[in-house]
Amino acid sequence: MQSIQAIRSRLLLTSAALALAVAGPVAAQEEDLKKEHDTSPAGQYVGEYDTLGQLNLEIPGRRPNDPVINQEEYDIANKIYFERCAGCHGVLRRGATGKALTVDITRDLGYEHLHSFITYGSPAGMPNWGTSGDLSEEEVDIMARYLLLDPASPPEWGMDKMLESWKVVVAPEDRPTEKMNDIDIDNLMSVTLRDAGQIALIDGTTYEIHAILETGYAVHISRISASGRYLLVIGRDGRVNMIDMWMETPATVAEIKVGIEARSVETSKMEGYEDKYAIAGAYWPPQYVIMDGNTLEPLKIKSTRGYIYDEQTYHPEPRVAAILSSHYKPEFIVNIKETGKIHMVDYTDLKNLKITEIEAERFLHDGGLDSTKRYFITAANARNKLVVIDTKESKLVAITDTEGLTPHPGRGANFVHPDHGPVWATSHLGDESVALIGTDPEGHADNAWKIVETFYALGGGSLFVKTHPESDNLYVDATLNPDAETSASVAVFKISDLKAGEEPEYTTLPIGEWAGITEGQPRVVQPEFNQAGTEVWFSVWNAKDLVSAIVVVDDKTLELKEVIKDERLITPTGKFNVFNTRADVY
Ligand code: DHE
Repeated sequence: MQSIQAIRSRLLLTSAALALAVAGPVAAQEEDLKKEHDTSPAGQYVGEYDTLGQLNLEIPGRRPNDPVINQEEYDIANKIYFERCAGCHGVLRRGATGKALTVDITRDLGYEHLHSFITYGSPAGMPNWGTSGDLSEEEVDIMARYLLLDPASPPEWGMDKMLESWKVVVAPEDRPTEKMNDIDIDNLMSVTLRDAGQIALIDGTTYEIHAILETGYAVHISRISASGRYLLVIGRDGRVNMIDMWMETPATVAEIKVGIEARSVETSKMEGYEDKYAIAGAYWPPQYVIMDGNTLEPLKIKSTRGYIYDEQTYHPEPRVAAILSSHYKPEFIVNIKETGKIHMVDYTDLKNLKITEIEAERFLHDGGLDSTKRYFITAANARNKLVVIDTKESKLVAITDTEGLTPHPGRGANFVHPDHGPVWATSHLGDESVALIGTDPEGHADNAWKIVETFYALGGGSLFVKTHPESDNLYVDATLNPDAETSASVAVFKISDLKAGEEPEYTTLPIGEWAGITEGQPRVVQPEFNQAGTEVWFSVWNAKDLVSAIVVVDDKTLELKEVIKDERLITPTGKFNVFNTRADVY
């Protein structure tokens, strides 16, 4: 079985980008930057801070015995560090899932040690950057010297910067008062075109591309407002676009940049607060911001800097990972990765913001709701655990080891197991296992919040699982598996055939082959159902300059239904059906 280290070191992460000074006309810089974003699947699958990597930062205060490094080398080192190292070691080098690299440590280790460590890596998960060819000899040398300097400190991004970037493109009073198009919005798919910094709006019935819209750089995910009218999209550069799907052709009506690196966005869903607020979470600076749901006006910034839940030691950059909206209370559920805390943010009074801070587990990442939408189940992936939160009581319910390596559920998958009752599923990045956790404390109390079943899919490197209330199938991808055929296939388990304690059979769908793409090594990522739950869409994600595709499979027959190919579909990855995403159906 491929260790995560093998997965990491086999996948090349390439990225080309322009220098971006944070000051100056942000939008113009971003446009240039977007054209250059070009990464293959994130080999290390940890934070790639392309945007931070473009900043021109001062060399921090020199000291007499500082190693000599010139600005040009320093810029090269920053780019490499933010894009390849910061995801594990932290932007400020204070450690995250990887060790701290502050100068008290690096100077103790010395240049030679750092140089060989970067070259050869370590079995504990540090990629062999030198011997794998990811970094040249010269780059390894620069990095070893760079680490002997104080860490760079990227700029903050407060209200002044947010207001500078904030644009209301179409004021609420100038927007349509009724839907101006005949698009079946509830069955529309918002498709991430990752390296193009765009999304495609594709009709869930006709497969017609209704619009290709400019968004943030290295765009990441889409979420839908409670009314289903507004689509919110966040770029890794922290740019949020709010798209009005009632317009003749859906278009951006407001945008803002909430930070320099960001990954999550959501809107208020509680009755009486529909479309009232939006929220976005940033990796850098470590913060989340609550905005007006109609205009994206920034209203309240909350820093997540603070103390790690168990050690009670300070962490300077706890990243905001998944954010979900409670269906039970006017609260946002905010995962804070490095401190292992979950904020239940009460949005009824922003001036007197009430936050229930729940001690959970470190390295929280993605997650979703159970089928009742009461429980939030999220992966603390670097600690191989699932954390369960009761959103009705705003309380921790359980922390459960998945018995697998690096759970990565996306929003997970809810279904009724023939023997175990209601369960929620996650697959794993670090091995080929799928874990089912019991989600029915009333009817199946003995199973509740325990791993009731583990079985095996195609291979390690899985990123997403998916099912639908109308489906009898559980789909599991293997996107980052090093084997080309495996990463281009998907495993399908027939739910009604699952038996307690028995290793289930699965059907392998050769999605990549069905796409008919002969160049490159396209990977299949993220199953997403249409609204009715009759079709499953898969992205066939190829390099930016090669043909990608979206493959549609009939959920009943598991046969190929459609291959959507269009030169505008550049590096499609996440797909978000409007109704299923709005109503948390998965
Ligand atoms: Fe994602 C969700 C973070 C790389 C595709 N990704 C998320 C979420 C987080 C996250 C915190 C949950 C958001 C939420 O629910 O509010 N992703 C990160 C990273 O830190 C990481 C590992 C590296 C990085 O620098 O971004 C990363 N993600 C990727 C990819 O390389 C993927 C595969 C392709 C791409 O488009 O970038 C990718 N991430 C996705 C998708 C989702 C996601 C499709 C939403 C899944 C869903 O069904 O909701």
